[in-house]
Amino acid sequence: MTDPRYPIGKFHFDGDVSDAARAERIAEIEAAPRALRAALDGLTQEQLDTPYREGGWTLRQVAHHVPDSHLNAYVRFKLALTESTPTIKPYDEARWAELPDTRETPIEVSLALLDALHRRWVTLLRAMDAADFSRAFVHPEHGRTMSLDAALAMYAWHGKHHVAHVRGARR
Ligand code: NI
Repeated sequence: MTDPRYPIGKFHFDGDVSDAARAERIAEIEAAPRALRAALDGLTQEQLDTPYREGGWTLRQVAHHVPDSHLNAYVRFKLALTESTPTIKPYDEARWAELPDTRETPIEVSLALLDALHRRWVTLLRAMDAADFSRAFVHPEHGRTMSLDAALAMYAWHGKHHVAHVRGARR
């Protein structure tokens, strides 16, 4: 049985930094807003307030979490592109998911936010060359340096990961 928290498996960076691998990851990031919207389409308010698994986030929290996470990701990319291996600011995603905007904002607002955000992010990603993707940031919680190649792969995974939560809950 697969772990219900990780329906597509945990993130693992395969180290492939070919142009083809990058293009595929960028295409996945481009497709993520539409995929999340399709997965949530037609759900009732009651269904949105149902956890995707026992003890997990509700589908509503998942819908708001994805733009919360990807806003941070977008900022991390821009910091790494404009500063020398900056240390980024972690955020407490569990507490963010408990703030009133997550409870009270219609999910459509977050889906529109994700659409707009990914349009800018993908425009940036498509303009990046190999040297840009080798730039990196430091995550202070693990003290580890992460390249933008690895971050690109992680966020491509992250979108699919949460879409899989919603799809799984629908079944
Ligand atoms: Ni997440």
